[in-house]
Amino acid sequence: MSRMIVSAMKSLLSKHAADMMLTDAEVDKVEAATGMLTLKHGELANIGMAAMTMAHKEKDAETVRQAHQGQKSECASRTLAA
Ligand SMILES: [Cu+2]
Repeated sequence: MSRMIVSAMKSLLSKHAADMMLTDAEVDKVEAATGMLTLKHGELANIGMAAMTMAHKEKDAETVRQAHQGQKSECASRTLAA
């Protein structure tokens, strides 16, 4: 299970303390050589991100090795307190 963390510094949407949101995601593409995972994820309203397919650099090599196309995952976004 991979979890992508999308952070937005000093989010315009939230002037409160840090908050976190989870949405369902699915692995669309795995690039083992570069550690890039492409995920289709649902809406992340707390950072104003619509549902989309996006690539991100996965830090954990084991997660990349185990990831495969079509795998169910989840995507977390958090806003950081100013
Ligand atoms: Cu996105």
